[in-house]
Amino acid sequence: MLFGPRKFRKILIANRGEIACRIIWACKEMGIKTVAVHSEADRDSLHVRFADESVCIGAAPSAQSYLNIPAVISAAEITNVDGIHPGYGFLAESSYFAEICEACNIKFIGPRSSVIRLMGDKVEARRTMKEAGVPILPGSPEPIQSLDEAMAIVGEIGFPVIIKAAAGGGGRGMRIVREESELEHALETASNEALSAFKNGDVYIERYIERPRHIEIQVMADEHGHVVHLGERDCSIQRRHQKLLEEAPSPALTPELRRQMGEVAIAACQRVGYSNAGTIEFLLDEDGRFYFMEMNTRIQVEHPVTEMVTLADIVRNQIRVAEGEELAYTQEDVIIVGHAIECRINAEHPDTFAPSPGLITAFNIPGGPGVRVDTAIYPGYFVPPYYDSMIAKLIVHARTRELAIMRMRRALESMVIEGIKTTIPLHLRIMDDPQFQSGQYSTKFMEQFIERRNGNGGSAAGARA
Ligand code: MV4
Repeated sequence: MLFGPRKFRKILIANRGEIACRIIWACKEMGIKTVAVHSEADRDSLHVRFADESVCIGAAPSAQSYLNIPAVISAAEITNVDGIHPGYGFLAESSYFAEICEACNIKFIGPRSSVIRLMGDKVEARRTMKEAGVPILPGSPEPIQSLDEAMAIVGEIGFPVIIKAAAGGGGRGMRIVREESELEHALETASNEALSAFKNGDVYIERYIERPRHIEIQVMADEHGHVVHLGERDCSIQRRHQKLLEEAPSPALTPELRRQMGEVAIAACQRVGYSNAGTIEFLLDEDGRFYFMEMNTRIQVEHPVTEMVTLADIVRNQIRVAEGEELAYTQEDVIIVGHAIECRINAEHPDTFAPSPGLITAFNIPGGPGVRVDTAIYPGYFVPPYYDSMIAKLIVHARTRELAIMRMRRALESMVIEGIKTTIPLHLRIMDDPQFQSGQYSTKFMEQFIERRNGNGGSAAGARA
């Protein structure tokens, strides 16, 4: 299997929920057999029902099941699979897991373990991107070793700055610092938070962008050096670093900016010998300048909006390039048509965001033109309390952004989930929000949206906004 084309006969899906189903759907269309792994809490899950085989790999908590590398590898050995698709979350960005797969001669459906490791170190990732000619924010070239060193960096780049964890990503261990008096304390708390969250207390400093948009470029690369980009997604609508809604294309990009960001993303991939699906995250400032933030070396939750506007089947592409096939399309073949929006439907209270696990007593799945629902729930399913609260993704596609918003409203209205609380009412309010409709929003959108709803009568946050 080390040389020549690998054709997959059977793939193990090291995940659960909608993404496990999404991968099984792709395998079925490709004539590839599937193995589901599941925890004791997931015996009645759809991914288990739809896979050709299934193996229970441990108790409900993910540390004992979906994160249990020996259990996953044992399941792969017992069922004699050729490859493992990790989905997102869990082991998807564990360079150690990818390395074990490589050592066991089981194809990890993703980039090489060394590339996952490189991109997992945010300081190394910044250095690599700078070398590749990718714009990065001014900041520290190495982890910060002392307050003096931090002072020297801040002397060069000025306030405000943001302190980030070298092993971080996704917002944990971050501190915004606006004046010198806060710097020492912020460094210490950020480092301590990083140490307890990632077992690595290294932190670095960057210039802080106040009202950025979070724009990410989807890339697809084969193992023969071909890289294409599939345009961008705008992921600025998030709360506490959890994305709520994504759209493609971004209302903020011009064709010229899209071309530039795409070119830069391809250069970044070529520099590291990237293969499989990946995402380069950028911050876009109010003057239209963009800067590398981090690279995600996995399939992402929001990949369907890209699939809708490009007609690419990203999961199928992942499997084909992992077989050693060349990419079946070039950059010229990628055409972006229309506009797609994804709403993440979470089992949460729409106002407090408090988790709402429990029995689903009724479920109506919206349909009709331009509507896609990726989910693993069904009437009678019990949403367990152990995992992420996302239970469905509602994706719409239409000719224009305005039409996509109207389509999303009507799809949300016919998406009925009874028995638990969901974020459907929140998404309906976002669709009706004039600022969302204008397309002129930043990563601060949700904060301001929640404040508008609560009324900003005299609150400190209200006074600042
Ligand atoms: C930033 C930033 C502004 N300037 N970096 C958020 C998640 C992680 N991937 C990095 N993030 C950010 N990095 C610089 N140099 C703004 C964010 C950011 C953010 C920061 C604090 C609070 C909420 C935020 C929401 C989105 C993005």
